[in-house]
Amino acid sequence: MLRGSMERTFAMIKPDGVRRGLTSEILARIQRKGYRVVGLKQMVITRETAEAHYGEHSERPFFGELVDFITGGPVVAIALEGENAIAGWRSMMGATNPASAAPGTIRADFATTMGENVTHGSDSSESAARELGLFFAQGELLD
Ligand code: 3AN
Repeated sequence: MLRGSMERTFAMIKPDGVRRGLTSEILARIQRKGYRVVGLKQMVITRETAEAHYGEHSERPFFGELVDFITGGPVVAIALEGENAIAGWRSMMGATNPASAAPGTIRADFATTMGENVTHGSDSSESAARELGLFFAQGELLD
């Protein structure tokens, strides 16, 4: 069998997704895909964590709105493991703008706006390591 690299990535169901009751649907998609959930918790993100998480967007005009949104209700933080999980999870989510997300992706199926687009996924192995460290302590993840 041809295998890619085994990766861990950080996925999040944002407050809009949790509020709308999409948690089990999204976890089901992740598990049907074949990824292993090695960390899982529902939590409210502090402003400090949100600002660190979205640090790369701090100069963008929508930054304040983004931090208000992401701290405005519980999220579900997920650590995923699987072959090429970083790009694979991004592809399951679809494009940032739901209007251009491919049919069958989470954002195409469940979202209409760029600000409230249901899920997050790390965009590189560096972001994955940083974001997993921000949201999970070592002992919270399965081996
Ligand atoms: P992705 O979540 O697809 O990695 P990023 O990293 O470009 O997208 O943006 C992070 C988050 O910032 C997005 N998920 C979205 O909620 C928000 N965002 C990005 N661009 C805009 C925008 N033009 N207006 C409002 N919110 C935005």
